[in-house]
Amino acid sequence: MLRFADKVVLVTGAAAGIGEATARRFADEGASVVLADWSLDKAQVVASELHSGKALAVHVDVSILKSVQQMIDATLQRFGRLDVLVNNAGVHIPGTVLDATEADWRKISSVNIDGVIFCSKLALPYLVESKGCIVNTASVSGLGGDWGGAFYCASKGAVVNFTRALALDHGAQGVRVNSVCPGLTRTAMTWDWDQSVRDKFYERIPLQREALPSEVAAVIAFLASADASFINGVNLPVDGGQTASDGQPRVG
Ligand code: ADP
Ligand code: HBR
Repeated sequence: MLRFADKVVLVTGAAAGIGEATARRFADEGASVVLADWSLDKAQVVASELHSGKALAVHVDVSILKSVQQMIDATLQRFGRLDVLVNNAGVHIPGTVLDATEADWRKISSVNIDGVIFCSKLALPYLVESKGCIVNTASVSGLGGDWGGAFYCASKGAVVNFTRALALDHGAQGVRVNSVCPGLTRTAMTWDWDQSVRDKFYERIPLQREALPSEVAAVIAFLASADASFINGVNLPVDGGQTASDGQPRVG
């Protein structure tokens, strides 16, 4: 089923992980895909593996408004329209508010918050025109707090509530805005974490494993599709049931 034939989809952070899987998923479903990433070389490799003629790799630093404008211009120049924006580029830096530095906060907030806001702001006029949609990659870390992740949690909490506010402001213009909230996912962002830490995650995830990037991509594609035509302003956990827990330990 080609749910995105004739649609133009822009994915940030498309060179790796969830973004790469998302670009592949949309391409498999017929979309023209713009793969935007800080790492142009890697985005070009992924683009070269998608349907020829329907993929464009562009360099972007989502934390810089001018760079985001160039990304939008390149998309419009190549494909003439925009139907779906996937705000996926993100970074994770661990630490409590005491351990982490001002530079850590500037990095996390500029990519995870400014990036989502800048891309949404500059893409929205074209999404209003196409009656398109936005899907953000938030995180379970935006729905609750993590030990040792103060800045990351603050940034993803901002994405979660920005999603809701955008959904209110632009629903009447025909633009839906939703987020996925992945938990532990098999990507570079967390792959260097110790096995002992991963084992602790598995104890808290009812499905007892991390997500595959393709499993998150499938939900992003669903939220962007007509199958989700009445879903707006939702932050959907893709976490194997982790946030179904109230945090209490197992009894018995
Ligand atoms: P995830 O678990 O979210 O998939 P990854 O680290 O595997 O995390 O992928 C994140 C992607 O976001 C990478 O391809 C990375 O190059 C990209 N990225 C990070 N910062 C920026 C930025 N400022 N602008 C554009 N892309 C970025
Ligand atoms: C672990 C997970 O919540 C993340 C890095 O987003």
